[in-house]
Amino acid sequence: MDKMIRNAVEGIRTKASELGFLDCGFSKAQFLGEEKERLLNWLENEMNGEMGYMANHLEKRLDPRLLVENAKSVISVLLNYFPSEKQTDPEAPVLSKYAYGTDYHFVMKDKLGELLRYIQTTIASCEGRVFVDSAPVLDRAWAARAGLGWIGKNTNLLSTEHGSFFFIGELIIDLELPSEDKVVRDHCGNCTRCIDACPTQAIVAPYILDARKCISYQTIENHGEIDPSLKDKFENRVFGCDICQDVCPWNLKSEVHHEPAFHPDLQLMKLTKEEWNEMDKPRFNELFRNSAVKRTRFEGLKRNLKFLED
Ligand code: B12
Ligand code: SF4
Ligand code: SF4
Repeated sequence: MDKMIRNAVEGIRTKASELGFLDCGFSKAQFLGEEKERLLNWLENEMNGEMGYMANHLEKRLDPRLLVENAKSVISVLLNYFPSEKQTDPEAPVLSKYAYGTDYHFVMKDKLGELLRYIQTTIASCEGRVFVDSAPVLDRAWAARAGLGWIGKNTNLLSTEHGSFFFIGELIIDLELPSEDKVVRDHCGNCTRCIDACPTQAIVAPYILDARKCISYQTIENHGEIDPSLKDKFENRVFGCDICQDVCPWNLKSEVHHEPAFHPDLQLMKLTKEEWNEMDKPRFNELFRNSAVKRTRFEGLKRNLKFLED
């Protein structure tokens, strides 16, 4: 590799690590041929449920060059959110770990914006866009192509070093960077722990998740009534679900994050079951001010709590 390019790549990696990203990798901005069939299959089987947006802009979702003019490279990054804090009441409705602190969209966007400015000011003048689950982009597919991990049977991106409790973001830029040759091989092997542990059998086959059966979908993305056939199967999950990640052997060595914005309000961690159930709107707004939990709104959270109780 040309020395100048090698320095540029090293510079981006160093900056990404200074910004607190766990890892960073590069891939060529191109059409996602293999993923197309899988995505279409998933949609044809209506596994997206009411997430109609997953069926929109399919061409763009499969080709970053349609999102960013003249796109040449995708820079994927991972941001750890594995918390040290735990909910104190064992009876309290369980909140998924990704929603403990400030909404990751804000945190990731700021950091990626800085990474883009760094590239523009110290490497080469270029144009690009920051993506944090904010546009039709297949985050996990790009991270896998960048050599940051493999897509596991629970459909999460996993890494042997970092497990899977991280968010994925990317920069799509018009600067040509060398893409990674290292594709991380699948380390799931014969393991089926995630499939066996899923209380709603949402992982209908290895690597295929039917969102309609997933607690995460039902408690966050579904705006209507929770599917009554899933009654008594939520294992006390009130917003999101981590079960298929908690049981994954690659998460045994998850290291705690160092991102101040992801630290939870300790009042939230201490909420008792009764306090959750008695929560009113002002309390909801106070506890979840900048949180991802806002997505389900107060009414959604109440619906979820009721589903666990009745
Ligand atoms: C829609 C969505 C959901 C839906 C559907 C999930 C799903 N598996 O598709 C619901 C609401 C259920 C959901 C839940 C969660 N989500 Co979500 N979600 C998304 C979103 C917006 C799109 C995902 C998508 O494209 N799905 C469509 C299907 C077809 O894609 P896919 O499952 O990735 O399918 C690929 C592979 O499975 C693979 N594949 C299919 N068949 C086969 C076969 C083989 C052999 C192989 C190797 C691969 C393979 O190819 C497919 C195409 O690339 C992304 C953000 C984004 N823009 O990418 C976040 C994202 C995937 N979610 C994320 C998170 C954190 C979660 C939760 C953990 C949140 C929680 N605690 O509740 C759960 C995890 C549930 C789970 N087991 O996946 C993170 C995942 C980070 C990671 N380490 O992987 C993402 C990337 C957001 C982010 N930017 O960080 N999510
Ligand atoms: S997030 Fe929960 S419900 Fe969804 S697939 Fe994983 S274990 Fe099953
Ligand atoms: S639990 Fe086992 S099968 Fe599931 S993602 Fe982890 S290693 Fe793969």
